[in-house]
Amino acid sequence: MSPFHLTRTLPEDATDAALRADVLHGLTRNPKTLPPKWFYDARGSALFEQITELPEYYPTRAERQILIARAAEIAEVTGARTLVELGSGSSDKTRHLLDELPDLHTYVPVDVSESALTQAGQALLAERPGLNVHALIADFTNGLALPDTPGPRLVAFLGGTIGNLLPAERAGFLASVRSLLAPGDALLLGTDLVKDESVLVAAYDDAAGVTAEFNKNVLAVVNRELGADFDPADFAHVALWDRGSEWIEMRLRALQPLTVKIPALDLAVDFERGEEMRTEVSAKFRKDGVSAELAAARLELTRWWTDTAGRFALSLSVA
Ligand code: AVJ
Repeated sequence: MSPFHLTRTLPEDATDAALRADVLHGLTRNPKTLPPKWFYDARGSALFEQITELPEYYPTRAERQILIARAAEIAEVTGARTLVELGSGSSDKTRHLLDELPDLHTYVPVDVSESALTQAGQALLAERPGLNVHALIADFTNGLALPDTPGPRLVAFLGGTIGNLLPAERAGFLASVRSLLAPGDALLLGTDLVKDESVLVAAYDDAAGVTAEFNKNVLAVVNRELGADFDPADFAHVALWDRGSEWIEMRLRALQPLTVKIPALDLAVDFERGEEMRTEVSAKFRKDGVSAELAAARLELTRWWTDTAGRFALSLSVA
């Protein structure tokens, strides 16, 4: 039997139906919104990889530094035999963890992108021939069924992606993760931390303009998938710090009055000059807040590690 399994828990057309529902809902309300998960087609994923290498975008490097420093400790504390990674993408940073988990039996990458899962899975198998990889095509925000693999389980959600969920969505997400954990299992969570506004804004509005391209890519996705006629040049990239909510917001600002047609939804959407559409929130955290959100989901924070500059945190919590 091949050590690589791929299970689809999403129907082939689920993505299309979810995009239609999100676009219809988001563009017919005031203020308009589009959810950040639609950034990540092939081009958007490539742009995000470029973002992670920008001088202003510190989270990826900070998290990698923590993983390298703490992988052995994570292995020792958890004794993980199954590693589940939510939103695994290229599984790039996960290698630091995999390399230090001597008892690991199965790696379960979970992602909506089949191509990312297959590529990452094959690459990992070439490096770790004994490892079982059971990839799941799934939307982890909608509840998950995990394969029956040996415990203890370690569920990893890295990159600070939890910050892209709104507070109520985070509560639901953490509760659903908690329901996957048995006694002795653990959650490894990456969270970007509150810091100086100028550092945060620069990370989301880089000088080279890569984040602006990434932000506008959602318009290209809607054009391709739903036949819309957005012109990305009609919008400006906006990144701002909301100090009350403690999150970065990315928006697209219409540079002139516009009407956009979306044939697949039989919809025409008007934008006023200067109107801003929210495309992402990226919440920044403090230790007390993370601990409280985990506790509300019946998870107990047991370890808190930051990079040397204190910009980003990895936490370990147990059921
Ligand atoms: C997906 C959480 C890693 O919110 O920082 C990067 C996505 N958006 N630049 C983040 C993102 C703009 C990112 N994460």
